[in-house]
Amino acid sequence: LLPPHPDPTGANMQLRECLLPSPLLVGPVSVRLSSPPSLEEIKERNPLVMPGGHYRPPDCEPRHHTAIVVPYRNRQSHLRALLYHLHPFLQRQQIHYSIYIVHQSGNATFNRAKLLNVGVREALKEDSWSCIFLHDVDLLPENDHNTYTCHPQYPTHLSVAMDKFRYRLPYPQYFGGVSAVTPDQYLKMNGFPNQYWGWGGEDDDIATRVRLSGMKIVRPPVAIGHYKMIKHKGDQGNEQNPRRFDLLKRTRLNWRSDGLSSLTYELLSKELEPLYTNLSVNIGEDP
Ligand code: UD2
Ligand code: MN
Repeated sequence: LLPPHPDPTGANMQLRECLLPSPLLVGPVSVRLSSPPSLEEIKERNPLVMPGGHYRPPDCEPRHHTAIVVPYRNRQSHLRALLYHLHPFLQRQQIHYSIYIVHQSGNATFNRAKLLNVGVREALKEDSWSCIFLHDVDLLPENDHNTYTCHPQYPTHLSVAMDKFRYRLPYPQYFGGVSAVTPDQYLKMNGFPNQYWGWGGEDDDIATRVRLSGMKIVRPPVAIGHYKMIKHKGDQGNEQNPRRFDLLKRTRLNWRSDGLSSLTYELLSKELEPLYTNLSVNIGEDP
């Protein structure tokens, strides 16, 4: 034990906990969708963001530690729009956070849920995050009262009101877009399925896992969970998955064996870019 010593510079002074709610919140924000600025400009606008897209509020001790995981391939302009928008948004919430872009390398069929599993595992190797966000690259939150934090017991679905669904929940079990889990919740549901190659179904499988593992989905009020989705066509390499209906019939049988417990991949590189951590992964292909 070290004896107490005076600290004339104040360098070791403990910061006070951040206030709740954050005094920096502004509520509804208008979202700029077309021609997002360059990465260089976004970096200049966010001088406190550290390499890897890491941030910690400078004047108070954050109450929340959130990793943002984004499944990704070939969506450069969407990524710039997301970073432009999300960095200031999260800073206003006074959260300690990092942004992880999980890039599926190669041209095999896209697999969103498996990329999310990879992102969660890699993020938790770096830091003891209290909350992990699973975030489509093309969704921009429109109200900063929609806080990027977790419910202590249950997984959260955040994107409850999107412009493309006329700002309503499309169906009660809907879990697509932006969601969040604590590490405990994630373990409890054995993560996400690895078997959904191509577009669709994986979000419904995840919602079913939440229920089968004894949890439920919680949501922010519709007035707050507003998002804009950047308009886009279907991507090459992410065609509709014709097997999704068959797979969804078997979630109850498969969720304990397929998921975090069966996850394998090869991490090809991890780069600390100025505004995000880039994880390039080989996740294999549809057998
Ligand atoms: C819906 C869901 C999404 C997911 C998907 C079905 C909403 C708002 N979102 O999105 O969460 O369940 O249906 O799989 O309802 N991506 C790439 N590159 C690609 C393909 C996909 O980066 O080539 C990523 C990207 O983060 C994208 C996400 O995967 O936002 C979902 O793909 P999408 O945007 O094409 O699908 P969408 O809009 O129908
Ligand atoms: Mn989309």
